[in-house]
Amino acid sequence: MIEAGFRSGLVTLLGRPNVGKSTLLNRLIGAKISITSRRPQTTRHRIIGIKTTASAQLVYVDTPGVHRPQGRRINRYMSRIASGSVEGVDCIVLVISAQGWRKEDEAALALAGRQSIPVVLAINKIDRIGDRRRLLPLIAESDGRMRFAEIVPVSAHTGENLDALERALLVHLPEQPPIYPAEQLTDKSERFLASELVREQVFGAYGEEIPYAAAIEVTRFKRLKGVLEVEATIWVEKEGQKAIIIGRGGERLKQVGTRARLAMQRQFGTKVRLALWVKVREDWADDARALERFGYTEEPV
Ligand SMILES: Nc1nc2c(ncn2[C@@H]2O[C@H](COP(=O)(O)OP(=O)(O)OP(=O)(O)O)[C@@H](O)[C@H]2O)c(=O)[nH]1
Ligand SMILES: [Mg+2]
Repeated sequence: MIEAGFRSGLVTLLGRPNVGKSTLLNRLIGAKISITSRRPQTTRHRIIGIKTTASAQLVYVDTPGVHRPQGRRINRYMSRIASGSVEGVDCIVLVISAQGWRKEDEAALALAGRQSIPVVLAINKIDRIGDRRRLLPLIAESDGRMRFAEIVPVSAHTGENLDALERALLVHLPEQPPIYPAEQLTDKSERFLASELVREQVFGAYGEEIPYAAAIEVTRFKRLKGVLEVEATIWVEKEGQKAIIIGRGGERLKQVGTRARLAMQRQFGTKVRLALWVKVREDWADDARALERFGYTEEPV
């Protein structure tokens, strides 16, 4: 039975790359839904995380960081996903860092402000601020930037004040039945998550341009008795990148494979056998057909 007065609705997490949107999503849901890394432009998709309680269902939408849609087709794709994710939602959470406003925050601020949707400002990473009084000038400055429905300092890392953030969001949700079944946590498939867990390891293991030159294609995802068999290809843009990914004697790829396999075992609660290949497709990030093949399509996976 659904309680009288049950609320549900969509809340988009918006902000420049690297402010902690995906970390925040995972904390709010209490599960790993979206991959994170210390590098900007980690998230490439619109990823939904669903939190259902006895009285409400919050459907959070994680988005690629808002950056200038310059250059390659994949960047334009990511920008489209971010801007499209603020349409028709009940509330927007604009995420900035407690270190203060940056020029790069302005595109996300402008995008949030263009809608006639309530915007809650989440000042994230407050665990990095020793003296909390230092937040007061930032809150005052933020107040002058836009008419925020509320300003909530939080830490996605420690979970501090996320209950206050949730309360600030709930008031903007309409009274209606849940949108998704109560037990559902995301709109994404396990197969998609498997590809993301490989990409997360690539983001963690290599520097420079490698993370941005890599796309993952899962070619086999099969649950057998007691074991999940996964095969995936790491696509890169150049032969030189392939050599870096593999490493001398295959050592680096082996390490990435082990870490991704362990992450999958944790995620899916089963033994995993993982085989990884590395292949080159020149300029895939600028090639419409390759993007579609690697899952960068408007339709959610
Ligand atoms: N200290 C601290 N670090 C955080 C916090 N939230 C996120 N981070 C770190 O900030 C970095 C970026 O986090 P992500 O969640 O990947 O950021 P994002 O906004 O999703 O980034 P994109 O997907 O690139 O747009 C990671 O190294 C996180 O561990 C926080 O509350 N405190
Ligand atoms: Mg992200």
